Amino acid sequence: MNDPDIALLNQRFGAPGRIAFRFGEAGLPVVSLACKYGACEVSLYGGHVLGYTPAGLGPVLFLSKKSAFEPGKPIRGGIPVCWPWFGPAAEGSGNPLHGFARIMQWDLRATEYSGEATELRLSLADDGLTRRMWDFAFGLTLRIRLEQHLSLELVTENRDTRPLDFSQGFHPYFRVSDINAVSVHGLDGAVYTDHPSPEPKRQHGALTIQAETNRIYTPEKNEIAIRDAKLNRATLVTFSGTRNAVVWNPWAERIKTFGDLAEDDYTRMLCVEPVNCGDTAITLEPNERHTLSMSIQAKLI
Ligand code: TA6
Repeated sequence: MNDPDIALLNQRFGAPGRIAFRFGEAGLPVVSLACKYGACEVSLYGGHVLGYTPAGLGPVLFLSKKSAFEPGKPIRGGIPVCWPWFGPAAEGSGNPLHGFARIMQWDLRATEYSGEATELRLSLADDGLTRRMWDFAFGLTLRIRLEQHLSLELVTENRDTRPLDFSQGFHPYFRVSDINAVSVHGLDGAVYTDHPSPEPKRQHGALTIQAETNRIYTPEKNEIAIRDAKLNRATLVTFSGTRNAVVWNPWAERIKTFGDLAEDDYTRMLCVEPVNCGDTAITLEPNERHTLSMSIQAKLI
């Protein structure tokens, strides 16, 4: 959908008080979802959740004030969708880091609401542009559902005649009061690799972040909690469709290499990302599907 007609979107897919479309930053189309449990905002550019605020709990996601909102560039913060590769593209390809899904305009398929929930469904399929970066026929759908928690479901369908190899991830930036007041639970005993070293290590106890951290964990349960002692809040991230989760914070030095983050933003953000990469990357035979799901629920502690 190029240059969507906001009035038409509101007419066809909007619902007073629950689903509203508008032009957001730099004219990119954004939809606000609301239900009795909270609110969230989604950019159709990138199929990107920009913000999530459960009622009475404050914003759960970090969105950089310096983010580019510019076609061709990813939005910094919120929940980027990394697909059909997680991490660097094939060497020499010149393709973007973390795939192209987060820099594409997604199509709006449907909206729905009930007494309990508000939902949005987006889709992406191959076209001339995606074919130049990745020459496969695919169907991708993203379901974003707001209820007592926020859940995202990404379904990949192989519409090609060849097997489809891909990696992927939800890359949420969680907003924290102060990284020094944060501990990450659910990783005790889990094996991880610490980028760039391939050596497996084992987590003992809760994780606190005291330096640049870029680890791929294989936790026993697909449930990770971020506890924020200053906000008295815990954010539970549960996921399915993979066994791996990345924990990332660039810390004080690395963050200076990001033009779209302020130098002290590392104190305000932490990424906990369900990913299929390395051993958990996916191969789909023609007509097969794979679903990656993530749910985010915050509560006071
Ligand atoms: O998931 C962690 C990571 O892959 C880091 O290596 C870091 O570069 C980060 O994502 C951000 O990537 P981006 O492409 O959004 O700059």
